[in-house]
Order: sequence, then structure tokens, then C-alpha cells
Amino acid sequence: MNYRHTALNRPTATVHCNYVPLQRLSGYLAESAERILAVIGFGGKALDIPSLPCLRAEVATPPLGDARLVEVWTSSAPILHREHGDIHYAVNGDVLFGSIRLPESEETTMDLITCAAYRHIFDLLRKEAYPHLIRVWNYVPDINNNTNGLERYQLFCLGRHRAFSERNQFFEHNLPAASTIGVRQGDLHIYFLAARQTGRQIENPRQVSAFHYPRRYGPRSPSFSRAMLKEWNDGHHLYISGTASIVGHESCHEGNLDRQLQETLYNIDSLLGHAGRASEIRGNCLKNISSMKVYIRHPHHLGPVKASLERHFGHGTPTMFLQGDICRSDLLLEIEAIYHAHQD
Ligand code: 3EB
Repeated sequence: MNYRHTALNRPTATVHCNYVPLQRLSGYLAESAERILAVIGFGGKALDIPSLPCLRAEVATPPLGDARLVEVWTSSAPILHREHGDIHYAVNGDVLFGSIRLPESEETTMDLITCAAYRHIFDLLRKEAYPHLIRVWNYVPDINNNTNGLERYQLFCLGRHRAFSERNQFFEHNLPAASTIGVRQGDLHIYFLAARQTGRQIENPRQVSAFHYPRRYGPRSPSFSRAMLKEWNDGHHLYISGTASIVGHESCHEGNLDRQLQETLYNIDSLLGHAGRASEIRGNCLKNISSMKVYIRHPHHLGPVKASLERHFGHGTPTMFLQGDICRSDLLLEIEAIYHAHQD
């Protein structure tokens, strides 16, 4: 099968992220009318299912609470599954979904393997002609540890910045939404969604853009946008980056879980308002949250965080709670989300 570029500007497919209970996965995959791009499990052992006919990846962040959810990315168009070097990926003419995992060694420190991973990704996107990175998830082992005076997150940012900047000197206007979370086992793992056609980078008026963070946070700034707005054939989807209790560029409410959560929710509200105004979405209606992932540093914080979020969003929102280390050691939690705009 060969995918041809369409003459129309509009993508012909849509892409959805679904959280499916592990025990229902086989049935879901068998019945799904949409095609499966990828299945992502969390915390090990989740994908003890014989030979899934699609891209599968296992993220090291352990699930919190009783729910065992897997993340299933679906699309409306037929999919091809491929491998290129270390990257496993799926394509369907509008979208490329990929996953790469790279080990460290004595010779390859975190900045070098991060740079290598992003170079592989950019090479693949160029080769396959899906040049626009929309959304990236980075899982970094021991993210808050120091080596030679730099935090491993800072080394990660150094390598990522190098790969972005050597590819495009104007990269700060075309940055994907991202989450970068610390894991306590395994290798550097990155999975990502890229597209033939570009999305729109959205920044948050309450926060200094991460790519403009002052130098005290590290020798190179973090290369991500606060959100990406992407049009699929069923309307606009807003991919919100991992969002934490940061106002301006400073972490707020050190040690105070509830205040950090409230500040995070203000940040998300502010971003939604801004994205609605900045885009020409009819009805200005980015109110439909479709899923949310909550990374919590200390597992015993699950109870109060869950209760507050249910008060804020109600019970219906598909939510995944995961243990993850936030990239600043003074932050206790981080939330990422996907919103859909309903078009009338
Ligand atoms: C922040 O706003 C919190 O380096 O890719 C959130 C999302 C954070 C993505 C990244 C970092 C990243 O700076 C941390």
C-alpha cells in the first residue's frame, strides 16, 4: 500500500487516545471499528497479551490505585506497522506514531543519548514525510539525580535542544507539546505523534515559555510548547503538555500538595482560554476534556489528588494516575490532558 499526499489541506483521518481497562483490551481490539496505531502499557507486565497486531510500548511509570488501564491510540484510516533502526512506528497517511528506547552506557551520557534519540526521530520523520512533531512523551531514568554538577533533566534538555536546533534554527516556533517524567527503572523511552500537516503551538500567558526559561534552570532551555492545537477531520484537538505548579518560571507552593494542584488547574484553565482565543475555532468551544494523565511523585498523595480532581472535573473524565518523578524536585505533581473542540 502506498499513501499519496492528498490535494486537500484537510487531514482525511482522525486520531484518538483511549484509556481501556486491561481486562477489556482483547475485546476492545477485536471490536474496535477504528484502527489501532499503538497500545501503551504502564508499570510493567501490563501487556501480557499474546502478539498484539500493532505497535506496543511499555512505560515504566507504575499505575496508582486499582485501575489497570492501557492507552490505545486509534485512527480512522488503515495503518502500516514498521521498524527503522531503534524506532517502532505506525503510519496511515496523516499520522506517524512511534516509540524509541535507548540505553545509556559509560560512553553515552544522558545528553548524548537524548540527542541521538531525537536525531533518529527527526531522520525518520523526514524520510517518511511526516515532518511535524505534534506530541512527545519522554521518560527519563532517575531524572532528579545529579551527574557532574548537572541534573539529569538538565542533561536531557541539553541533548534535546541540540537535536532541535541543528535541524531548524527557528525551532522555537514549531515545538511539540510534551511531558518529561522521571522513572525509577529502565532506559530513556520516548514515544511520539507526528503528522503530515502542522499543528499550532500554544503558549500559556501565566507561564514563561519553557524555551525562554532563564539560565538558572539549566544550560539549555526545555524544548517544548505548552500545548499543540491540531486539526483532524473531526475537528480540533488540543494536546496539553505536562502542566505543573509553575507561575512565570518559578515553582510555587513547595511542599503544599493541594495548592500545587489548584495552581496547576489554574494553569490549564488559562491555557484553554488562551487556545480558544488564539485559534479560530467556531463557538470557541474547547471545553470537552477527553482524557487526562496525572503524574504523582509520592504514591500516598493519590487519595487527596483524586478527590480534588473529581470535585473539579466530575467523575466522567477518563483519567490515568501514575507514579512519576516531576523534573523539578520541588514539584509534587503534573497533569497532561487532551481536549476536543466540538464544532456546531
Ligand atoms: C514545566 O512546566 C514543568 O521538558 O518536556 C512539563 C512538560 C515539564 C514538559 C519537558 C517539562 C517538560 O517546566 C516540567
